[in-house]
Amino acid sequence: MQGPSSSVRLARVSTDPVGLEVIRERGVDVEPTLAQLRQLEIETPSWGYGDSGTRFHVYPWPGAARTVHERITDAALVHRLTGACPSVAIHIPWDRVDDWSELVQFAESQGIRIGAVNPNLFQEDVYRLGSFCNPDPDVRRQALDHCLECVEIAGAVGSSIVSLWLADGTNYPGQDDLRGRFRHLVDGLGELYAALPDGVKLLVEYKFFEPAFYATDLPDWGTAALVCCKLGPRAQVLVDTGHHALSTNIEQIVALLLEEGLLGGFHFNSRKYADDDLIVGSIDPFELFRIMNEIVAAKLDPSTASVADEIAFMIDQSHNVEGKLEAMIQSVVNIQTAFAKALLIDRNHLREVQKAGDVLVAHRALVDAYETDVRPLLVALRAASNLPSDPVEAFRSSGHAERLARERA
Ligand code: LRH
Ligand code: MN
Repeated sequence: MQGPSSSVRLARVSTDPVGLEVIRERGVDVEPTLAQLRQLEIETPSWGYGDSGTRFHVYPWPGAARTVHERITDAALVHRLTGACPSVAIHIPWDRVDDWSELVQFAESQGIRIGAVNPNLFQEDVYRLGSFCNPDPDVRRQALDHCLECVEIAGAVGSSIVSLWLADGTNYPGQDDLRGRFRHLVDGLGELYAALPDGVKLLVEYKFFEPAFYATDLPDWGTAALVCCKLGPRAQVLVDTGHHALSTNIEQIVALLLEEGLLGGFHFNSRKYADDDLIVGSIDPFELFRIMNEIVAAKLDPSTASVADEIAFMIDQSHNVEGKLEAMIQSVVNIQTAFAKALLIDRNHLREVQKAGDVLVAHRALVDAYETDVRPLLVALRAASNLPSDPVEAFRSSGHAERLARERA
């Protein structure tokens, strides 16, 4: 089975202090910037380490994780190489085990913890016409029971997040009563919300289509926000960056959800056409930067800092043709890069020229930061924690890929 050979030379990341000088000359206080970067924690998805594909084919990758323990092992390797991924999200039943405390201990022995618990209401035959929105009350009950089990699991693994995405929707006009389905949704999520123990948040993820192709019950940020407002303060919106109609202004949605205290988390990935789940920042890195700009601005604003500081940064991707581990590591690097560039924006200058209505100079304030090479900053960040200056190169030259391919053959 053909896989990449580690002999391929990767472009060397510049470790010269000059780059850092360039950043200092911009008037950037490097230490506080590094401190903010050090606080950036990115949760990786257990399901991103196994073989995945499209409806056309799943191409097996040599050494891909097959069990929840292997998925946690791989997530821990990504954390050891990046220093930025101390938790892994799990999906139920894909990651269900009989002994949750054993899994918690295993994760801790690997140096990470278990993060968000994701119910799965899209793989049982009974959910053909939906789960919480299904016309059949018994099916709605079954969906609720599955989510209540996930609340239990969150308690057992010490997780503070139940992250819910519903595939629910219809395929044809007239297929079902759209208002009736929304009422079922709110009633069902109301019972789920009431069962949340203290300290546990419910994140509500929306998606504009697929697998439903006429009406999706949770299609957009507005519907998700409406539902969260009906539920209560521990219900917040999860923005999956691949779940919007083309040319949707995602950073504007992020800004508004931050302003309203409704933004709970992200599923980062990239897409060119639909929900492509590609490596985050690979298709439109400037969009990722614009999103990070809104987050950094909110962190600096006392009225939104608390919600901004609580955002769950999570990756949600499937790697169909590339190595899972190096793709995940590259994703972490892309998120760190976008966040670092957003930290370089001269906010005082920006506010001044915005107030002055100087359109172009205001825009250039963002572009200037975006076009700054932050790799020296990330190298300094990693060096301070004895981490490899280029974690992708470190993985490639480590022999991990070959070892895992042998061990998991
Ligand atoms: C749905 C989704 C959701 C997950 C699944 C793996 O498209 O984004 O977050 O449950 O992908
Ligand atoms: Mn998602």
